[in-house]
Amino acid sequence: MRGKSALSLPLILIFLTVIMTDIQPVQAQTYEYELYVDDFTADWVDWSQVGDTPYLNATNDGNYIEASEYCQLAGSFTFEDINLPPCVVITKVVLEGYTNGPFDLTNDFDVYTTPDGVWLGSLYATGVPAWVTRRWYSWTVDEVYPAVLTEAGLNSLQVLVHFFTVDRLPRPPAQIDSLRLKVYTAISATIDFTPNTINTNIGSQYLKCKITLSCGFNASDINQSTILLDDFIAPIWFGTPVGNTLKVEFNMADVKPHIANVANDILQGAPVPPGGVGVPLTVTFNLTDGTPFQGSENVTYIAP
Ligand SMILES: [Ca+2]
Ligand SMILES: [Ca+2]
Ligand SMILES: [Ca+2]
Repeated sequence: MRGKSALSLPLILIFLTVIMTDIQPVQAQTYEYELYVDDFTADWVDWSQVGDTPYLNATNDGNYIEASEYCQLAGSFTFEDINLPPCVVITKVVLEGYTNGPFDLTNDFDVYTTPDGVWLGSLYATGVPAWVTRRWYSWTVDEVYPAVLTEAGLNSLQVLVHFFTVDRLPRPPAQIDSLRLKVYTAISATIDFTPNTINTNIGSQYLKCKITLSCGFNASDINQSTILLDDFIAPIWFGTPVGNTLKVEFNMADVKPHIANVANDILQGAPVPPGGVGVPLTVTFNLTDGTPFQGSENVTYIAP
């Protein structure tokens, strides 16, 4: 027996070494979370409340709120907290509600932040119990409420729900059974663009981009076909991965009109100031195992 143990010890060590060098510090499947309501505080109530508080914390549990006319729940719903692993950043937050009631576009469950009252969107009913997300405007929270893209901002989010019928006519009641935030994340990457100042008329033919991975990830694991700038511009040149870095290049002919559009959105049509305007550019990609990454750098857009 002793001889057998002595033989297998080096094998065990080799086995452990292989396993340990293969372990990634962040798991691949940590990119989607669902945060449900965990508390409800009512200051005054003009809804029918069915079941027990906290309302909207679970689906099909018998606890829901019901509305049939213009009414409001003052007070607030808070959501479960999120604790992100190191290197993980929030990329998108989607508001969803589990509703039931007549499908009627003049029915709204309007959701606002509280106490500052930023409108996050309108939920509705589809005629059957179903998860719905926002209609009108943007489908995600991030475009109207950037604070939720940080862990602290998301964890302190409180919302108020307000039922509204445009014509104030009586209707069969509509219910909200549950409310949740769907949180999408990625591993943060460092993005360095060259040049950092872009003029739409002159300048280099390529926007160079150096991608640097941290937290022990290796650039040779990047699925290069997934690399996109702002979700739609693919590189036209790929370097050879070296350690944790990969260099790619985008075609300026693709990038310049996009930067001009984003700058125009940021300035809301106003002229570009003499010093230019900062434009955030985001690069996203996956590893070959599907792990999503994201990084951004601001470039300066100078008027032509
Ligand atoms: Ca919270
Ligand atoms: Ca419920
Ligand atoms: Ca740079």
